[in-house]
Amino acid sequence: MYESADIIQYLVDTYGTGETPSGLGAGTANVVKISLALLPRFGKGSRVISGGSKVPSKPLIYWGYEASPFCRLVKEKLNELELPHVQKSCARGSAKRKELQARAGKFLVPFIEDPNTGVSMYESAEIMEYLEKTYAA
Ligand SMILES: N[C@@H](CCC(=O)N[C@@H](CS)C(=O)NCC(=O)O)C(=O)O
Repeated sequence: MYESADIIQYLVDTYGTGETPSGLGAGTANVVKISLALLPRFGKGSRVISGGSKVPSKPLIYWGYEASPFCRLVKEKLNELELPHVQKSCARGSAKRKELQARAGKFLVPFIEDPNTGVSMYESAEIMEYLEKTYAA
């Protein structure tokens, strides 16, 4: 389906309580607020990298959540490189935080796992450098 409002409604009906949490609706006010918050990024993540990218055979695994600025940086890079990835969303309160802690020793996001190279790492700046070095054509 298209339309952010319809998608959100579908998700909360199918997987949530049926009630959209306040602040998550796709109304004009939220769209304006998010657009304003993105202004200082000057469109980062909204255009593919010039020169293209190599396509990994397996999707990367990205741990993070949308409200983290460090995660946002990595998401922009994943988008610019058009890298297929599975998102393990782990916002505050998520049980998946314990899963990451057990797997990698501590909870800190962004965290990336690349099954194509065996690399897994924390730290947004290092992740971005790794993605660029490994997948920019
Ligand atoms: N230096 C790290 C900082 C990452 C960081 O502070 N992440 C926060 C989220 S914004 C975090 O995971 N905090 C632990 C928590 O939320 O419990 C990076 O650049 O990736």
